[in-house]
Formats: sequence, structure tokens, C-alpha cells
Amino acid sequence: MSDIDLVEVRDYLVLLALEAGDLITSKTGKTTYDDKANAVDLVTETDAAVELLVSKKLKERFPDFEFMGEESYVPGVTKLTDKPTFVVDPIDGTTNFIHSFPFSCTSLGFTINRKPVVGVVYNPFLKLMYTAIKGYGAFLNDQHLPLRTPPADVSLTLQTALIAVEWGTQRSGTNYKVKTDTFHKLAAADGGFIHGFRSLGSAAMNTCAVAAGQVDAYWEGGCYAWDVAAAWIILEEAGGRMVGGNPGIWEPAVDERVYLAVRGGEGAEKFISDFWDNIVGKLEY
Ligand code: LIP
Repeated sequence: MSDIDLVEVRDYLVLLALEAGDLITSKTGKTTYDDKANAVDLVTETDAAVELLVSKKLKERFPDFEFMGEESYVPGVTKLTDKPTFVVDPIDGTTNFIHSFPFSCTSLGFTINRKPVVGVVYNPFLKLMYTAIKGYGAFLNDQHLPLRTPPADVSLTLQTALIAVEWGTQRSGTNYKVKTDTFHKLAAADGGFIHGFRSLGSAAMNTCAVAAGQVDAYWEGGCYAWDVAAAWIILEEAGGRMVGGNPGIWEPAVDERVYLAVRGGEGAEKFISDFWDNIVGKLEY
């Protein structure tokens, strides 16, 4: 990793994110969509066009590095290896894009040994550029993250937490029941009794909101490495941590598919254990 200039990688990904952002905003409200797994798992021609733009330019600029993208992923064939790899979601929050709800982004991650080391997440609608390089901090535009450093007496507890969650695209079966039962228990007065839930509709945007200290945690199962790789290093460099979304997984793989992102702060480990105690069952993908 020492011979790869991560600043050069970050700088190029920022330029690419801006170009992808222009393409995304130019197509808002003008693109058709198709179903993938079902009627709520949606993809547009713009997702594919952005991935083609990004992959082509990355291959030209960094021909020795691998590329993994949501729209070119082939289940059972595409594998993330230890090689330096761009892990890309061209539009994270596709449903938001289709609805012109301004919380979609392009998520450009870079992993070495399957660990995120550079992340760029750009929301072109709100002009929010989140960036991080391992060991060099995390930023939102020119502001250092986290933005909100809660007063020392506001440590991380379930009972004072805003938690980002998503319904995801599986709306029946065991995983759906685990999610809905867990939502219920987290909200209940005799359960987690949390302050509330928030759903930005994008794993990357949810994770960046945790990194910024605007949301205390984000829990989801069913998303993929490309949904989280870029925001993962942004979260870590902002003092937060990514653990597994099932109990006991303290060091999840980037393609774990079940995640719990937690902001930095006093009491994080107890918060994580208390959260895990409120999960009803196990998410399996
Ligand atoms: C989305 C994720 C989100 C999940 C959605 C969808 P996409 O990614 O960011 O967390 O709940 O079901 O998978 O499909 O917009 O790139």
C-alpha cells in the first residue's frame, strides 16, 4: 500500500465524482427505470451510464487496479480480492434519484487487502462532497468530520440515539421479519426506547450522516460492498466504527452485507452491545 499515492487516488476520485454528479443531475426526472429483484429494487439507465463513465476513466488512469461496480457485478463470479480495487456504486439511492428526492449520491471507494483506504461520496443535489484517506481524516467539503461533537455528557446510549435504518428491497421472509421486529423493539418503551429512526434511502448517505455526528448509528442488512466501501473509511476517519449488523461481529468484512455503523464517542462499545441485544434474530444474505 505504501507505494500507492492515496492522495492522488482521492483527488482523481473527487474529479470523477463531480463529473458523475453532473451526469446524474442532468438526467433527474428524465430517466426510465426497471425492476431488478422485485418491484422495489430499481435500476435506471443512468446508473449504468455513470458506472460506464467511472469505470472507463478509472481503467485509463489506473490500469493496474481492479474495479468492482454494482451494475457490472455478476453474482458468484465477481469477487473482491486483496488487490487494490475501486469499489463503486454509481448511484447509491437509486429510488431517491427516481423520485427526485435529493439524497442520492455517487459512492467511489478504494480498497487494499479488502480494507477501505480511500472514500469519496458525492451528493450532487445538495453539493455534499464527503472524502477520506486512511490516516488523514475525513471531510465534508472543507469541514473536518465529525461536524457535531456532542457535549461530553451526551455519550452514546440507545435512549438518546437517532438511528438510520432502511426497509431494503426484501419485503417478505425471515430477514424482513428480523428487521421489522427489531425496529419495533428498538423503538419500544420497554425496549431500546430510542429517540427515533431516520431513513435517507442510501447506505452511503446514512453512513456519512453517522460520520458527521448527525445520526448516532446506521443498521442495515442486504446492501453490498459498493454501498458502504467509500463511506466506511469516511466513518472510521471521523472517529466512528463499522461493526457487523449481527451480534458479535466486531470486525466485519467490507462485503459482510450486514452492517452497524456507529459514530465516535464515549460509550461506543456498550452502545454496540446494547444495540445487538435488541436485534430479534439474525440477518442472513
Ligand atoms: C440502496 C442502498 C440502501 C438500501 C436500498 C438499496 P442502491 O442501494 O443504498 O441502503 O436500503 O435497498 O440497495 O440500489 O440505491 O444503489
